[in-house]
Amino acid sequence: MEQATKFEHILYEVKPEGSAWITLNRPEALNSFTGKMLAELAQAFQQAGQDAAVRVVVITGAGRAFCAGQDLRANPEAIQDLQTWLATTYRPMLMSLQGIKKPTVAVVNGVAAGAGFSLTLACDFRVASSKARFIPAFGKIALVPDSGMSQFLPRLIGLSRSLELVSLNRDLNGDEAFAWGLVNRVSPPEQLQEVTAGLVDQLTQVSPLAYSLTRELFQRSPGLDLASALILEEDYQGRAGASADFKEGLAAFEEKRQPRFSGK
Ligand code: LHQ
Repeated sequence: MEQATKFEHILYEVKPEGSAWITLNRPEALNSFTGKMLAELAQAFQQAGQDAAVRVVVITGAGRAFCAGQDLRANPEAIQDLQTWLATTYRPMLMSLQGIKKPTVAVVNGVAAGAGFSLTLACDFRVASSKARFIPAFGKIALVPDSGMSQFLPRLIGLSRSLELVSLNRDLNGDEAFAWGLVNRVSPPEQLQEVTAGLVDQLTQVSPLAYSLTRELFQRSPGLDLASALILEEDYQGRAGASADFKEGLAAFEEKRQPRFSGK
């Protein structure tokens, strides 16, 4: 039985194989963000993070778009005081997403613009339709990247390409985004669900503890010198090595079978 929780601007559904699907659901405005949607996303991310039945979190858009960024009409206060708006709506949403200690996947079914593009970057994986469009949008309206883009984009594609993309407001389709290293998988639109299902299936089987520790190591390593990075690895490996999942991994190796990781 699939479980659905009621929200107004998003859909939330937990599928039996252990994935939570969060769908931005304002297709008439290309799923652009409202204050309500951002608050609902923050709540949904927290819920998915805490639900033991959820092993992977998938975020996508209803209709032809992923997300056109901030709704430029719905919340006048967003345009009047951008700093306060970002701090009170986007930051809680992104920190809630960051708090999910499980794989997160953006399924980019169509256009991802502005903060919608940023949201795809804040996920661990991106699966794109070849018809998707990645549009920074910020440069076109004389804004700077926000919602985490300044953190994620240069790490993925480097400084010079990030500056080119944002400042010239280059528009990349799914195939170009794949060539630039922005997305993990690209597929024709009609195979997007199948390609996503393949990745989600693999991700539901990883050890949740090893996964979250690995992600933390990668996130923290850029600020560390080698000695500090080695010390952090030793600490985290000590924790991973004390887990029931490590025992299960060893047993599966001896018994020549696939491991079944529980996250303990
Ligand atoms: C929209 C939107 C939209 C409302 C399409 N809002 N209705 C943070 C904090 C505070 C303030 C500012 O921003 C931020 C971060 C950001 O996200 S800044 C970036 C904001 N987003 C944009 O500038 C993108 C604006 N949209 C577009 O450039 C185009 O719509 C794209 C390229 C996304 C899609 O183009 P098309 O496929 O040609 O679709 P369309 O333009 O015909 O849009 C379809 C409808 O969706 C249309 O409504 P209508 O009633 O005329 O059919 C648009 O008005 C509406 N829509 N984006 N952000």
